Amino acid sequence: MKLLVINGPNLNMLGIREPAVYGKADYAALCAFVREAAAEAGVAAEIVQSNHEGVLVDTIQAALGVYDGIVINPAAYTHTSVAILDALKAVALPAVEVHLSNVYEREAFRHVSYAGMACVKTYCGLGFEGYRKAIRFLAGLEEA
Ligand code: CA2
Repeated sequence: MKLLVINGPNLNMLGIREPAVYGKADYAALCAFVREAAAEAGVAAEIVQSNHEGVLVDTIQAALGVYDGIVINPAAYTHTSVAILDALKAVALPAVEVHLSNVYEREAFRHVSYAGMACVKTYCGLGFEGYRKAIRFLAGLEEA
């Protein structure tokens, strides 16, 4: 099984600001965590991060026929991007949404997730652990 892990804008800034919200670990640590979680689950995972909505749409489109599932943290685009929602619907790969923070306990504008409407599952507020659960869920190892 091959999974694509997509991270949206500013996640490359992890560990630099807002440790109370996103933790102290940096983006390299998140990537290492994801690689280890994938290896543990017995799946291959490629990680892509972009700050650009169109690049994220292109990345989702290019996943068709290459990957078996998508783990996506669209970051701020979660709450704004119909284009990412449509791309996820277009490829129709099983997709799991992840958020480090609990968006439902934050500002009202973070309570809407467009991307989530095309996802089979959402993990939020679990920090890095949400990525592990998402990978395990797509691998069929996590309870629904
Ligand atoms: O909780 C999450 O994972 C989010 O997707 C993170 C996004 C935020 O816009 C979503 O509402 C929830 C933010 C990405 C990281 O932003 C940083 C901001 C400052 C310092 C480091 C990262």
